[in-house]
Amino acid sequence: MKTLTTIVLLFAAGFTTMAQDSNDKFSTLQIETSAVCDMCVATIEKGFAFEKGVKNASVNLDDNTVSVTYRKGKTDPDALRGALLKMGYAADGVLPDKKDYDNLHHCCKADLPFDDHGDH
Ligand SMILES: [Cu+2]
Repeated sequence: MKTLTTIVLLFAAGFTTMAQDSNDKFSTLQIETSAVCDMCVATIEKGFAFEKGVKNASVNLDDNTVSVTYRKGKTDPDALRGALLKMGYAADGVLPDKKDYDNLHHCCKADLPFDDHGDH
């Protein structure tokens, strides 16, 4: 009986260590973005699914943020914001390249303050 208790305790200790370990490996970043509809949500979440080091991404249309859980050491906040910009969306107030934004479906084009109206 005593042996069984010891084994159970060792198991519990092992699981606790594992849980702490994974908390140390992952971090979650909130990025302000310019998503406008469900299609944007799908585009962004799918886009991050292909990003190196990203474990999970979810878009909140109510406060217009993307919450990205990533593996530390594999990627970093700058790279994640860069990936979002490449998808054509704003990241923490930084505007995407006009050409990436232009690739978005027309319903997904948030009213971003681009200042290059010269070619109209
Ligand atoms: Cu959209």
